[in-house]
Amino acid sequence: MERTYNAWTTRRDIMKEGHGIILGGVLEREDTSESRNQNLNTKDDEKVAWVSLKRSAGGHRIATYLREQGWDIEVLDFWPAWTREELLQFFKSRVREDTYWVGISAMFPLGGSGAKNQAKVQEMVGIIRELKELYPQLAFIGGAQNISAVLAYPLDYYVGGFGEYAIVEVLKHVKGEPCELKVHKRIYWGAERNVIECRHDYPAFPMPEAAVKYEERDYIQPDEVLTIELARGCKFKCKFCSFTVLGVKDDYSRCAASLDAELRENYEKWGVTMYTVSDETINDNPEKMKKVAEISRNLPFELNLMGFIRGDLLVAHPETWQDIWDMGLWSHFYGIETLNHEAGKFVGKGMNPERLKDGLLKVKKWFEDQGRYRVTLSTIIGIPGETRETALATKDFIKENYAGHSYSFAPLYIADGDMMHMMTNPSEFDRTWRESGKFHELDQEYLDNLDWSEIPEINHEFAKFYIQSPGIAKWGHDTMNIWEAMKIFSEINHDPDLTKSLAPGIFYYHRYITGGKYQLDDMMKDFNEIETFSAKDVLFQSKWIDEYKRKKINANLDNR
Ligand code: B12
Ligand code: SF4
Repeated sequence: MERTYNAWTTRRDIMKEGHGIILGGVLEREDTSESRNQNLNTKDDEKVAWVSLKRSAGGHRIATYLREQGWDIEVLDFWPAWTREELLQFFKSRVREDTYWVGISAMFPLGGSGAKNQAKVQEMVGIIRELKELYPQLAFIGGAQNISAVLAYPLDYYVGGFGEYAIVEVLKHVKGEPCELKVHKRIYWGAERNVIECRHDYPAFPMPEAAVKYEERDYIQPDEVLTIELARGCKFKCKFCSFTVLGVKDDYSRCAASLDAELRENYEKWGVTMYTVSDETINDNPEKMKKVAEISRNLPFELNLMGFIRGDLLVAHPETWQDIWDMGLWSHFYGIETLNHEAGKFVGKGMNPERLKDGLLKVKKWFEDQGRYRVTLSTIIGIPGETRETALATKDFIKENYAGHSYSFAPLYIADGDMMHMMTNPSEFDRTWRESGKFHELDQEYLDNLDWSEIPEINHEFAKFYIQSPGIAKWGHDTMNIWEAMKIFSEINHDPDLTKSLAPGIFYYHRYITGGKYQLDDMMKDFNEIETFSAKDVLFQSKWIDEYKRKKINANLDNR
């Protein structure tokens, strides 16, 4: 205590509000489209417990915002990779008399199929329980866009949605200061929870100053792929989409000076040049792209971005291509969803499929001619209007034209009932599928008599999640139902020609680059030239995380 007192007293004078710790992690789930595509033969009991190498986007953003409000916040990344002993040691060295709270930041629920994953969840829940017992004076507060990501843990508050404004009120409440905290008592998973609904009660969008400032005590490495926000929200409202902020009318993009400063600082201090863009749709606003391109052209380094782009907007607006290239955005994720015209029109992506296909190939050629281009094409199997034939034709289009790229096919997912309440923004399908007149609910007798041999065993776990979980709609419509969609999904995933020339998904470069196994240029290669991500890599990455933990545990408190 004597050793640390002077260091934190000085800091405490500046950070007058007090001190908090945010545990960040679970930035990806074990069952990503990429893992599905590549590890077709990994049996559940062979799976290793999954820890993402990505920094906690939300945790660091909340920490940055609170520091601006006078708080001293330390983020501990990759928290599921920390053992009980390591976490206890960390808390022992950090918790001080002005520590008020512990945050848990996650993007997805921890775990996945497989005994080791399940055991990991139990272990983490146990550790949180123990920390709560050891530090009863601290408030434990979870935060995520969708609180299903943190509900497994026994916490005092669950903050759902963009949380900057809400957390300030929660912390005033924790400190016993006057505040206007709106807490909703909700029963989730059999227990009453204190839920803060940011989207309605504390909307934190737009957020032009959404910069993240990392600190020395984050030990950021130059080969990391950090997350960056260029804007919050999307202009559109596709019927299946449950992103938090949709139908945006105004400019919700970042202030140019704040974005420029963030990019420069991360380069100058840590050497970082690669980012996942978290925007729901990067190209919904040409002015935003002009702004980012202008910033990128003037940076003292080559910026590389990866993110969601609407393919049909690219096709309709060739005048935006140069700005997109100049931004460093050569890794694109297209939510194609369907190449069936009726289905596309129904959900709000109605460009004529022939025009779309032709245009996408022109886009491909243009970017390839500039020198670098990688794309992940994502489709949904089962939008009303889609048939088995049209779904397979979409797969063939991808197979024939996108060798060396990546893809994601997923059966249509509609959240039903209770689950909806914890969704920050249920999709139109989630809200209205029963009344829409388009869908019907499959009856139990049909579901009880499915012939599971029609699906390869390796996909049973995934299929059971859709077919047997409560809270997921068992939908059917005139042209398909959820079981048929699952069969098509299995058929597509087992097409050997499709995986012949597959490459890293554009949102997963960190799995290959962080830690030094590959370089960014290798992301232009396919899995005939580089190794697919496997359990071996997870072990390699845990060593990288061990190094981070070592520094964090041994940190001198002056070193911030
Ligand atoms: C980019 C993105 C992706 C990318 C990259 C993800 C990554 N690992 O970086 C990719 C394409 C890989 C992806 C995939 C999927 N995604 Co996604 N994705 C997003 C998206 C658009 C942005 C995430 C982001 O980085 N935001 C920027 C950071 C700064 O925001 P944030 O982390 O949310 O933090 C804020 C709040 O959450 C909160 N907060 C966070 N931590 C804390 C802590 C405290 C203490 C407090 C108080 C507050 C707080 O405040 C923060 C600041 O405002 C969100 C939707 C959205 N607009 O947020 C969906 C979202 C995270 N994805 C979602 C889903 C469902 C998926 C998929 C399962 C889709 C699918 N069916 O395949 C897959 C799963 C991938 C996998 N298996 O790993 C859901 C998560 C729901 C859930 N809990 O499970 C979201 C919320 C969209 C939605 N509404 O449905 N996704
Ligand atoms: S699917 Fe994409 S374009 Fe459509 S509303 Fe969602 S984020 Fe916007």
